[in-house]
Amino acid sequence: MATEQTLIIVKPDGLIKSLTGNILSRLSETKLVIIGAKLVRVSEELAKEHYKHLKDKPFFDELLHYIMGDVHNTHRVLALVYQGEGAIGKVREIVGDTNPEKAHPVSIRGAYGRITTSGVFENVVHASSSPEDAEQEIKLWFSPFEVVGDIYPTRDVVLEKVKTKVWA
Ligand code: DAT
Ligand code: MG
Repeated sequence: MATEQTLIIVKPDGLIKSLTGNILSRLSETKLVIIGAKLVRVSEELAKEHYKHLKDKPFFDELLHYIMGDVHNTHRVLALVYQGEGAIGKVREIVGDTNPEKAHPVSIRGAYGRITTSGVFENVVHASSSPEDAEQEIKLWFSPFEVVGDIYPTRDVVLEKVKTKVWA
């Protein structure tokens, strides 16, 4: 089996339900290694790019509000990169079906997900579903410095006059 990377996101419902520890414990069953982890305040731009494959779906706007944290009033998600043999499939197995009602009851989504009255799947976690998606998603959510190891090719650029913040 090939070494793969996969993006996991603990979504706002996972955070407010205090499921982070539980989810990380479940994922540790895979014996994969974590090579990136950070809290992210999801912008509309990031949300739209991450879910661009669903832009024509009737639930798209609600999906954006959900991942941005507007629905749960907690404007952060936990983004993680896991690496190891067959990482994508191993994580998807533990995460379960997209629809929490169809997901195996022992899976993370089966145990903790719900469908809202307006039909949005609040399914607690995101997990990449193919090597192509994983690469696109990891490059979207993480910079090369934020992952441990050289997982994809990089190039050097010289930035001039870049405004940033440092502690005062
Ligand atoms: P997954 O997250 O399992 O990769 P996806 O990429 O097709 O599934 O969809 C992304 C998210 O969009 C999914 O986690 C929940 C929401 N979603 C997908 N299909 C849906 C549907 N038919 N009704 C409501 N929400 C849906
Ligand atoms: Mg997907």
